[in-house]
Amino acid sequence: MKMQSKTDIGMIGLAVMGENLAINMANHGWQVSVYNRTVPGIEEGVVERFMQGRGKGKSIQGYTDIKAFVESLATPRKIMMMVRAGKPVDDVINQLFPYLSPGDILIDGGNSNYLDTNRRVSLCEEKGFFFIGTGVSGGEEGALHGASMMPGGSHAAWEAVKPILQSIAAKASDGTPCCQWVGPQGAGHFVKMIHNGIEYGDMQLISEAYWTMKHIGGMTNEEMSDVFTAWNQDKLHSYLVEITADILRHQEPNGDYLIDHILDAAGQKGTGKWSVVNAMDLGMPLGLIGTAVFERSLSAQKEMRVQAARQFAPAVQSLDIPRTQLLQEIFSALYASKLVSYAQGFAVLEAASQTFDWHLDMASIARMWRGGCIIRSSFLNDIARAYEQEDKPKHLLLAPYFAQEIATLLTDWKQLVIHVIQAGISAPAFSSALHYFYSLTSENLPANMIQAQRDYFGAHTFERKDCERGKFFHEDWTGHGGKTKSGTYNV
Ligand code: NBP
Repeated sequence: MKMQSKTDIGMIGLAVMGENLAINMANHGWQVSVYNRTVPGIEEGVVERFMQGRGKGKSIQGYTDIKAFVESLATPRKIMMMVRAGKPVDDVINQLFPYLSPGDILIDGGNSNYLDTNRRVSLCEEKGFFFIGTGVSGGEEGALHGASMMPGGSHAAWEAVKPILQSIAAKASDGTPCCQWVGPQGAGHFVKMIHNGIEYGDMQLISEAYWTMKHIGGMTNEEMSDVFTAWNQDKLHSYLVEITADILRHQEPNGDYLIDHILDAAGQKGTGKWSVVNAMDLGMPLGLIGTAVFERSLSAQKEMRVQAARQFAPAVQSLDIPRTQLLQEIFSALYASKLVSYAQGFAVLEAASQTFDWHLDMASIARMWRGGCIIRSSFLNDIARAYEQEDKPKHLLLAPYFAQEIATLLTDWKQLVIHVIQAGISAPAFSSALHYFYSLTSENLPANMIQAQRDYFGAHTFERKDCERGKFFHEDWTGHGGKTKSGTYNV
């Protein structure tokens, strides 16, 4: 029997992502071993089908036995897992452990929770192995032709896997691979999580722009498609704006526009929610993404919305706004709200970097997202440039370029929010972004009242404007309260 040569990398999981990444690797000259579990009753013959189909004639070896799969790999072994996030990743790791040798490298390319990745990095390193958790964005197309990849974890393993991962990653317009080392522990998956949260925000904002054009502007799908196409040539140039234009003009064989027949109940797989939960844990405002997540949840409550709509029968008020003016307002609201969303997302990354001592490079992250991934856009170049300045901005909206952009957009953005409220249609993300901007730029907020109330009912204390920060006071508001204070701490 002819001995097969050892392969460069293994891929576990031959669903849409694993299959396409394996082909991408083979197309870049790597020898690849692939494995998929065979569980009676689930879906059998996955490996055989792949090897007889898309994997045929490529430098790919298929295995249904995990031991034989591991033994087919050159050492140190590099094994990428593209299986469902959560328990399946732990199951696969535990199945691999008995066959690995010290120095072998496991790479989890799924959408794992970064806390799981923290744990897996430690576990693997304790056993003498390496673990890299890498976010992969770009869906099926990106997996096959070039994804954006965000690796983090065991840094000692990076040099060994870098040539393979960078070869299959997307390349930005300047040729840089959209795959650079992110940081230790679960930093790669944390960055991917925020990427996905920003994706939720972008999608909600674009949907609000579409809804406003449709209901205030009375525009047809073709007209809206033309607007998005035009916007895609300029500052809003991005993959999501591009596909929105395509979606709007997509017709079924009978000439109907498919978008008009798609049920308005959005799904979600968790990374948007995780972004918000983790932002809350870090004490960071991530309102726009939160709004996007909650709007998906509300959209999914279709029956309840139908009932409420019948009960209240809200009519959309028609407004007489010249189309050019309305489109200028919608453009401003979309662009400015997008700036707010990215500023909030990067602020969470900054907070995570400091809290976990990850030393994240914001410019490098922005550059990594310029190609391959779902939020790819020209505007990420502007973010990278802002973070490359010697005087790094404390907040992205304070970077001179973005501050200037917001100043130009503000009047129309505000006007659009007023018009949306007058018309009686829902555009919560445009509004949430504007309120965030107002709060951020307010030297004084009504939080003095919140502090007074907290102290009144719970002796939670307050700081005073006329004393230095860090000195806490308690007032006997009623004249019959005690002097005992509650401890001052934040959670
Ligand atoms: P899925 O997320 O649907 O995962 C399917 C794969 O996981 C199959 O190979 C399946 O084997 C395997 N698997 C499961 Br389920 N449980 C397993 C277990 N206990 N042990 C071993 N294997 C198990 O596939 P996907 O959409 O290709 O995504 C893979 C990962 O990449 C996920 O974490 C996903 O979130 C992430 N991701 C997906 C996309 C995308 O656009 N789809 C983009 C970026 C990242 P089976 O065939 O035997 O059931």
